[in-house]
Amino acid sequence: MGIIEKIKEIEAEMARTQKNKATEYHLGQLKAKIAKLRTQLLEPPKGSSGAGEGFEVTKFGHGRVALIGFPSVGKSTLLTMLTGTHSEAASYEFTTLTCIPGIIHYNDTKIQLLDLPGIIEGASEGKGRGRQVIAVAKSADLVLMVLDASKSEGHRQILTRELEAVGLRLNKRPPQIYFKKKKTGGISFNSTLPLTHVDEKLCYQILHEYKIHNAEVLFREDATVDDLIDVIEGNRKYMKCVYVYNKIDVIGIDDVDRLARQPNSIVISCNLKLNLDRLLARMWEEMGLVRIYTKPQGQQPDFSDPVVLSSGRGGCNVEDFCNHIHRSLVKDVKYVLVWGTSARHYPQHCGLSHTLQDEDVVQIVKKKEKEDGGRGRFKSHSNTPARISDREKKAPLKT
Ligand SMILES: Nc1nc2c(ncn2[C@@H]2O[C@H](COP(=O)(O)OP(=O)(O)OP(=O)(O)O)[C@@H](O)[C@H]2O)c(=O)[nH]1
Ligand SMILES: [Mg+2]
Repeated sequence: MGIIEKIKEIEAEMARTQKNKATEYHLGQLKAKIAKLRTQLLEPPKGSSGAGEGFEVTKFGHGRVALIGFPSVGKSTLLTMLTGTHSEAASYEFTTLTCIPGIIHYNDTKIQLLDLPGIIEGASEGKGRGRQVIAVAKSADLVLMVLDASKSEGHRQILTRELEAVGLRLNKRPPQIYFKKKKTGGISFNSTLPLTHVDEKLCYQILHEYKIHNAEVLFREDATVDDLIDVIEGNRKYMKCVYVYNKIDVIGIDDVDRLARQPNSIVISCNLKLNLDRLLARMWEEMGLVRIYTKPQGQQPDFSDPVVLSSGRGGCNVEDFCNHIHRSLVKDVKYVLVWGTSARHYPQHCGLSHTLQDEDVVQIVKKKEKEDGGRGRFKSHSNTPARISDREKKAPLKT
């Protein structure tokens, strides 16, 4: 029996089983079994390198956004509208057969937008080119799930389920469960608050299913069995997703209003160019990009070319900012001067741990200025530290 059949069988058994206190443990065990099988399904088949059949494109720009959706919902039309890169659009299904990248220029940053083939129900099990599409989606910073506003609303759930089946978690944060495998000592189960979904016995059973007999588990929130399985599996990807309802030109205003009020949703029409600017703004906001402008000593900040950091990927404190410019910069930094929303007063003297916010202006003050002329973008001011040049300027006036 293949893995997919095994999953189907267990799902059928779960559907047959009544949900109550007595069957809770059994259901938990079945869930763990399915999770294990799904993980197996994701592993590349033995003997193949796993490469070659996908359609990965090179990363470009400050962030990557993937367009995911059923066929003919208007993904290619949207790419063409937002990026100017032409992607074939037509009224028949599966027009797009590979991954087509385009670039959005927005707020001084470049965002790579990927048009992908349509996926269908069963994509997670390899139907169509579903697996490859989802693999590309996993590499993105944000997923735009494009939906046809005039079609069934069930599509949203079907696609979300497909993505969840391959370990993507949309608009969720990782469960607050501490889990660590040990070599000896049995299983220690603790929680910082009363639990309503999981008890010690259920946790033991799930761990047993994974053949884990020594571990430390600490629940920091009232998490579910699914959360526990996610933590044990450890390969989940937590991603942001915006649900984009396209083609609102063909539905009534009441429906538009209802769709617009769904969580994490936005309504647009590519044909009438409705709400595309809001979509861009929303996309930008969800990506959590932070633009930092550098200010050379004694000069105006350079507002044309920001350093772009991502609050999601890696964080954006002063240290990240310095590392972004040059790996060796951090050890030379004495402090930085910050102007902008993250500063309490202007300019604020900050250390490496200070968290920067979008559109901050930063001036780096180095510990000991070297005579080598500095490196890269700080070349212009690295020879003239603030205090010396100030003193030099003031000196003639005093005497
Ligand atoms: N009425 C209406 N039609 C649209 C809109 N946007 C796109 N379409 C039409 O929908 C059809 C499918 O568009 P595509 O952009 O090819 O859709 P796709 O999602 O890329 O499809 P696949 O590549 O097959 O997955 C085309 O005939 C478009 O003209 C819209 O806002 N309103
Ligand atoms: Mg297309």
